[in-house]
Amino acid sequence: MAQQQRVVVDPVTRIEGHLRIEAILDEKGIIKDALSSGTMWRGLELILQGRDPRDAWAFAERICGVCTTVHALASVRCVENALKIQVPANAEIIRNIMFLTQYVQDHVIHFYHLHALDWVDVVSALKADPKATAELAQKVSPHWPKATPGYFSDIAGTLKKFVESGQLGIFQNAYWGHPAYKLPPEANLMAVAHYLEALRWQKEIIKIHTIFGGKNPHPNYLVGGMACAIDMQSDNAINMERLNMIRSLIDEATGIVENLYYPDLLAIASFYPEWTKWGGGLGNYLVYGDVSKTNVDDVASFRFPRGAILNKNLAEVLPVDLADAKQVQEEISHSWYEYPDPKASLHPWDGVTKANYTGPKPPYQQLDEKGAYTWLKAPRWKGNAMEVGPLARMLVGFASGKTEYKDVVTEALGRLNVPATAHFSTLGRTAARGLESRLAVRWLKEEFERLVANLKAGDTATANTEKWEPSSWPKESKGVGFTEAPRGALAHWVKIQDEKIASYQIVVPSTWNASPRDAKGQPGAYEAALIGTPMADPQRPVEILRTIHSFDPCLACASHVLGPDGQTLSEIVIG
Ligand code: NFE
Ligand code: MG
Repeated sequence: MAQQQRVVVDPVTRIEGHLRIEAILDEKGIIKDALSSGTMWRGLELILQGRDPRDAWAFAERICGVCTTVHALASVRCVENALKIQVPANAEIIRNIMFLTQYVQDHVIHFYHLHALDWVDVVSALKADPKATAELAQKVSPHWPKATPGYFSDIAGTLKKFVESGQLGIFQNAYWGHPAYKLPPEANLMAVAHYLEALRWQKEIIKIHTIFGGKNPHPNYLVGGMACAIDMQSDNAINMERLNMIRSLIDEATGIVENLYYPDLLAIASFYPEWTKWGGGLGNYLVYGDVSKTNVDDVASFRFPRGAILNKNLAEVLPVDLADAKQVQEEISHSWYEYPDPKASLHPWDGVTKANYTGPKPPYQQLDEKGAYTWLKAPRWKGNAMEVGPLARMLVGFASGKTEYKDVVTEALGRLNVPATAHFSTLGRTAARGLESRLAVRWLKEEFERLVANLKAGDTATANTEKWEPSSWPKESKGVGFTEAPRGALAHWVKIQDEKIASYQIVVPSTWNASPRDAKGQPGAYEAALIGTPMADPQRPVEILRTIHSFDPCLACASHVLGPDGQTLSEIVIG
């Protein structure tokens, strides 16, 4: 039998939480199978049982500090859905503004700080000529002001000090000098400079969360609306000064996306055309949708439309219903959990969270794909494994015939000179995130103007407290709250009984994407995406990082968990 290798990356770094990938290579060094394993557990769903449903958002939001607002949003929505609470228009708009702010910050951070170093060789940047870098930068992003030889020479100096000290700091742990890096030194230096620019900017944009939600991470929400007062005459409420600050932060964000992120994305992508062929994976896409122009029950009004696509068939967008017991279900055939019937696929309203670790005692060399190998359940939509996230949203938007999507997609395909099939790839996923950021800054501005128009018309309500008192609730109720977190479709399902949470289930984007295989043997999105990729050097598996990072993994969300001891990046090759 031909020799096969198993490459293990554990933990995958530059993500949130602990993810382990095992890739099995054929004799030619091409990945023929892969396992995705979440290696930690916290049990937030159990922590929520028996609590006051009005408090759930504050617990749920702390699942993760990265997608820091979306769990609060899904949580208040599931309780509002159960109790039939309609929130005021201003609250819907403020939630949309906070949501879109989160997108822009999170996507820019992902591109520069979590993903770019898979494509950009920081050490090669030392060989760059600052003058040639300035010329390149002026060509790539003509509207970005910082592009002088002096600026790039300062950046090169800072970088040199890092490298000479032997302490790469934020640039530690990568495969510098790997032959899979294709950018010339000047492009590398430009990208490093923009990495630092984006790092400075991201702490500014998030002030929008502190204005509406009091703080970040984990801004404040409220069942029934938002916990912020609007009063133009007060220093302690949303007033003209704060609205002006928000407007200027949105303008700055637009500049970052249009003049820095998008041009850099196109420039870097143009050096890696082979990555439009690899990393596609399942070809099934699921979007719950969000950002309504009216209210969250009006699905037809969503800027991110809802729908599912199977087998890359863009001619048909299938309807999705989160309350239908036969659509979203979770099974556990390869997960460290117990169900009363281990073969069951359970809709989250009937979900069960009972941990049952049956894996090897750590540290271990490899997991067994025939048994249970992860703390993530396997969510399925009508029995299908689905990819969620920016690529899913871009494809569902495009296939739904929305002009805004068609415009940004067609322009990017033209600028990169690649066919439409390029969508279904690692680079397609990375590009989709940039394209939706372009839409997000436009919508951010539009939502902000909608808020201002409402305020001008004299509507300053931000909360509906009619059903605040538990005595006004029915004895039993159930609800679902959803959103499109930056990483994809997110929903919380609650059952309320006698004024308390009777059950709470959370199915997050990274659970869909990092899902293990199911009883039918269908792999999850990460697993499927890795299959077929050739690896240049299995000792330095940059190809695995490129594809896995293109999903922007968050294992904290996915297994609602805390880690064991922090391990350093280790990589084992077994003959
Ligand atoms: Ni922790 Fe999250 C997002 C959610 S995870 S980052 O986006 O929900 O998949
Ligand atoms: Mg869950």
